Amino acid sequence: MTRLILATRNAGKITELHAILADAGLDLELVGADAYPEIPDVKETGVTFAENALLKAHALARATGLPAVADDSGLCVDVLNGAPGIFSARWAGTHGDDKANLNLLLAQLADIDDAHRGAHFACAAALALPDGTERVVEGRLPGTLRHAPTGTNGFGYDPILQPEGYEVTCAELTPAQKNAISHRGKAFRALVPVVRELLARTPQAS
Ligand code: ITT
Repeated sequence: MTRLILATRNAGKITELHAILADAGLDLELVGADAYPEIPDVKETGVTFAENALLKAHALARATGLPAVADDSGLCVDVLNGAPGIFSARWAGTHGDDKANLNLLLAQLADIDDAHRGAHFACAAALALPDGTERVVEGRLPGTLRHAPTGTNGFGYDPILQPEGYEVTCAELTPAQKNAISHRGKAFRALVPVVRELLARTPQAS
């Protein structure tokens, strides 16, 4: 069976991609980057989600000799010209401090009224093969930003993003409900035909 590496240590992402690949009938063994602890995390030096996803996928494919998938994602706020964007995970200074990031963003938008609080989550998902072949696809979840956090599910900016057509925030959706409409779900699903095509063309060792 072909082994596909997902460039993340986030178990939630592995489960999500696993479910999407299984639904699509792809017979793959999906493993996280944790299976290769000797390979260091790559620096995200790109200036777009796509560049960062490709950087991570290529680094892992080169290091393991196996096909690799990576994603990069964030929140893009209209009135901030797309920020925090690629800086979403460290908007308040410390990587992964979700609470500080969310509170800083709310403070920055305090005077902005509902008509101008449009935003979207964006995700780029990349596939790289050891021979350097690459593909990248993107997904978005549009919505508006609340003035205060609501809900306890999810992570990051979920408690303040109300998806278009919903009366609740992402943090009030179940994981399955969120995956069905999310930027990451869309990007991963868009990657399925790409994985199918490239792996059929270039059989990999398992
Ligand atoms: P990796 O280890 O896989 O790189 P990460 O935690 O750095 O994961 P991402 O690159 O997926 O996270 O996302 C960057 C930030 O964007 C993340 O820390 C959140 O602040 C925000 N974000 C991305 N997707 C989100 C989502 O579905 N819900 C809420 N916030 C999200």
